[in-house]
Amino acid sequence: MRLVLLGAPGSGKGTQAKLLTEKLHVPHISTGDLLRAAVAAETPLGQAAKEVMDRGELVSDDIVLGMLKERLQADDAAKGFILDGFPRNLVQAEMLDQLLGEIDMPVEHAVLIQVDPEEVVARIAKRAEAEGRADDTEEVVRHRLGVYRQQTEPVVEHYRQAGVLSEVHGTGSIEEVQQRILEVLRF
Ligand code: B4P
Repeated sequence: MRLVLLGAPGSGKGTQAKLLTEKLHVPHISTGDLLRAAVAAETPLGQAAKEVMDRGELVSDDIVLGMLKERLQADDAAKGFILDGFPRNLVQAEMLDQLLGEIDMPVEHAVLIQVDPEEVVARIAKRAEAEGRADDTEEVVRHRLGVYRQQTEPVVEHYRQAGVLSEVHGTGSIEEVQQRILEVLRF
């Protein structure tokens, strides 16, 4: 299965992708996690990305695409993947279409997890207490929501037009949201 999870920051993409990977038997690929690993390892790429991420902006398409391409070439991605946090803008969506088109393996499903912005702010405030991520302050989260509306929402339309989009409500328990996703995937 080749699945893209879409939704605002804090909508539960990462949370759901981790659970879905066990059910669907395909790897969970999070560009946020790949970037945070590069930051932690203090690679040149990580050093370039850190400041941008801390401000809540999107890291440059070149950096993210390079990283993703490498990850998609790993053996475990040959049978499919769950993409979480990618594509984040139309350029990335088009690059992904091109990349997957070349190997005749297009995205099969895009699932949008919908959550009210104030619920997002509350969830991330909770995560900030537990994990202390630099981009989880209220000010940065509100900025990330603005970036999402401007740059990522057009990606939702991109997949709607491609005829592969499903939408689920992202409020309720993690298990309830998981069930809704499995239903739209008919799994
Ligand atoms: P991400 O790592 O993608 O961060 P995110 O949008 O906050 O989503 P995340 O997956 O972590 O949170 P989730 O919704 O699961 O991106 C971070 C930064 O990296 C970006 O701002 C950007 O700078 C950079 N980046 C990443 N990808 C990029 C790209 N493609 N291009 C350019 N830049 C890129 O969950 C949030 C919280 O909600 C959790 O604490 C969870 O426990 C809670 N939660 C989940 N489900 C819940 C539920 N049903 N009820 C209550 N709480 C719930």
